Amino acid sequence: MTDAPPTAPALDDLLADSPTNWGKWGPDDEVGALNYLGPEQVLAAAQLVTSGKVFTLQRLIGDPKGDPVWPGRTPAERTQILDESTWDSPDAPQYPGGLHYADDKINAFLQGSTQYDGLGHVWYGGKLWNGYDARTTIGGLEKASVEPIAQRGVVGRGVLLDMARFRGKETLDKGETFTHEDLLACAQAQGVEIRPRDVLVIRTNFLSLFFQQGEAFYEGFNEPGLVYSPELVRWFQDMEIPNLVTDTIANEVTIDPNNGVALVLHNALMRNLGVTLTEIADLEQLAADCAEDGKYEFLYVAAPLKVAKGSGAPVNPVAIK
Ligand code: UVW
Repeated sequence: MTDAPPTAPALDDLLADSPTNWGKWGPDDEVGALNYLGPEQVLAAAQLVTSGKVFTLQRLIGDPKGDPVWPGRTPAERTQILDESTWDSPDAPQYPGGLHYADDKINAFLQGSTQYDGLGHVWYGGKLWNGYDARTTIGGLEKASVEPIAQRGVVGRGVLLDMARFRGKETLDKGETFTHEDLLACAQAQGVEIRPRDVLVIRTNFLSLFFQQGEAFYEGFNEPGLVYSPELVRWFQDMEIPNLVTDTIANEVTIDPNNGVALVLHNALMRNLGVTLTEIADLEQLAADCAEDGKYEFLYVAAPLKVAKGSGAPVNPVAIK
C-alpha cells in the first residue's frame, strides 16, 4: 500500500469537529443511518419496479479468476468435502435407499467478497459507532456487528452513479478522487435526481484492473473513490444517506491525497454518522442496462448473512427495475 506521509494527522484531530449521529436513535442503536429507511421509503422504492428486470450485485466467492481483497486478506478457499468419489471407498457412509451427496465448505474473510460492514468495523480514539467502547470488539463485536444490519435488511431507492462513464473512462485511475459535487454532476448528466435517504451505488469499474493485472494490481495499492471534506460529510448527513455501495474494495480513496490519512470516510461516515458501507459490488450488468434504458433508479434490496458478532458479512444485493 502507498505509505502515508509522516505528517498525516491523527483521525482524532482531523475529525475533531466532524458531526456525529451518536445517540440520535438511542443509546443501544446498532444500525445507524439505516433507521432512515422505514416503510415509507420501502413502499416508494417499490413503485420504481416497472420492467421486472433483476440484477444481482455480488461478486463470485471463490472466483477461478481470483477474488480481489484488501491487502493482507486472502481470497476465499472452497474445499470439497464429499462428492461421488467419496463412495468409491468402502468406508463411505451408507444411507437407506442409496443416497449420495456433495458437501463443501469455505474458508473466507467475511470482508473478502461483496459485503456489508458492521458499523463497528472501524474506529479511532477508542470509540466505535454510537460511542461504544472499542474494547467491545475483543474476540468478536459485542456492539455494532453486522448481525443487527442482517436482521433488519436494507430496502430503499437505489441510484447508480456511474462515475467511470461520467468521466469518459473504462475505469477510474489509481488514487483518483471525486466529491459529492461530482456525484451531483454525474446524476444530472444521467438525468436522475439524488434524493434524501437514497442508497448511493457508485461505479468506478476499478476492480476490472485486478482481473487484467493479477497480483500487480496491488502494487502501490490506492483505490479511487470519494474523498473527505467537511462539506461532503455535511452533505451525507443533510441528505440522510443510509447506505453507500461501491464496486471498490473499500468505498473511498484509500489514502486521502489532502492529508495522507487512510480510510477517512470509513470513520467520518460509518463510525460517526452510522452510514452503512457495502463494498466490492459487481455493478457491470446493472450499469450497462442503465446506460441502455437511461433509468438509473431502482428498488435496492439487500440483507447480509446473519453472522453473530461479525465485523462484516457477505451479501448478494439485488437491484430491481
Ligand atoms: C477495511 O476497513 C480495512 O476494510 P473494508 O474494505 O473491509 O472496509
